[in-house]
Amino acid sequence: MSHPPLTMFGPRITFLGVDACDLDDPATYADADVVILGAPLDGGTTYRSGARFGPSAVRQACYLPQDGSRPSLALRVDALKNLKVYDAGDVFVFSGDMARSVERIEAAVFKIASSGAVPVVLGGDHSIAWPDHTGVARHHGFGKVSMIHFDAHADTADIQFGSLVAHGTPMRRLIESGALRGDRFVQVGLRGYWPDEPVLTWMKQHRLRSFEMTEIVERGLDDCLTEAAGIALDDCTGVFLSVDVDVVDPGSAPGTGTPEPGGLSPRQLLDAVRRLCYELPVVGLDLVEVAPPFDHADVTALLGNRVVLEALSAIARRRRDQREGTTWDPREPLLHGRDADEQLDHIANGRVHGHRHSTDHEQ
Ligand SMILES: [Mn+2]
Repeated sequence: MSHPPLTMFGPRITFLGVDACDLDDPATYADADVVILGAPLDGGTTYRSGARFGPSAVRQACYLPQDGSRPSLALRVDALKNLKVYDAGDVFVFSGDMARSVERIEAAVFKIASSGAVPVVLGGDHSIAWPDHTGVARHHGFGKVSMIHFDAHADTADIQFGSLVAHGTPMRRLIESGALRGDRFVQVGLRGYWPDEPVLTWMKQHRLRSFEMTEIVERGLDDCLTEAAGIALDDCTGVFLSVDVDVVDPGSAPGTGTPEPGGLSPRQLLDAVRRLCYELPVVGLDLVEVAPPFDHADVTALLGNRVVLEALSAIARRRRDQREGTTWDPREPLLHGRDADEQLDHIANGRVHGHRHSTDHEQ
């Protein structure tokens, strides 16, 4: 395409400058590993809205050039180059018509999933998780795609303000429809004072596994994630990761609609997303509830951008390791095993000449 796709709000940009594609023209994303999609919908919020500006903020929140390249220091891959990543722009949604909006999002996500690519959906409020996971499950099979859900809130309410479609109900809709098995749905980071007992009873009846922050603090996040990964892999062919940025403490992610104190640190969330995307067959992901009107110094948008990058980098590393029969060692020192080592060895062994000038300059 000669120009980026349309975004609903703000300039016509793609995620960190990756190539654009057009979902109405399958040839433009036939070779895609990942397609990024904006879903600027916030009509499902129950408190303060503004997540409709999330996709444009998350796409560009970065101090480096928008050049479609991000080599990861830790994972030693350039996800935006090693994977074929496209940005399909935004689904045009009207936040005042939730039913029609989720239909459109589901259709767009299904197009991406059925092309063989991993859809990465930028919200928008959490209402979009219903069409996001459904669009993926329509391709991979209902009941075959588990979900690991990072959130302060369970999002398993039945009805909010008289509506079945709201940001506190998507997980209920997914389990009711059969797209998602209740016993293959894992929640991480719940806390606070919602939902109430009837909703918790419903969750228990449907055999959800919900890690509240107290359990996470007592056991350690890594231990909980090991259990979560086991559940997500059991009898499912793929895993959907749904990340509500409010799982992170509002001190580090203030730009969100329903902040609940006492959450994960950004470091914990990034490590968790990286680990799960490296270890599990992730077939879809959404990042929701970044609400720029409440952000300060872009900290929440920056975190959202890095959550997406961490996921993509881990997927890229997973695929490379599977192809080459290698493994990623998180304990490997940053500079170990890089090309420079080889060069220095050669110099030390007297096999390379003509490097005196460059080493002189480094003194
Ligand atoms: Mn949520």
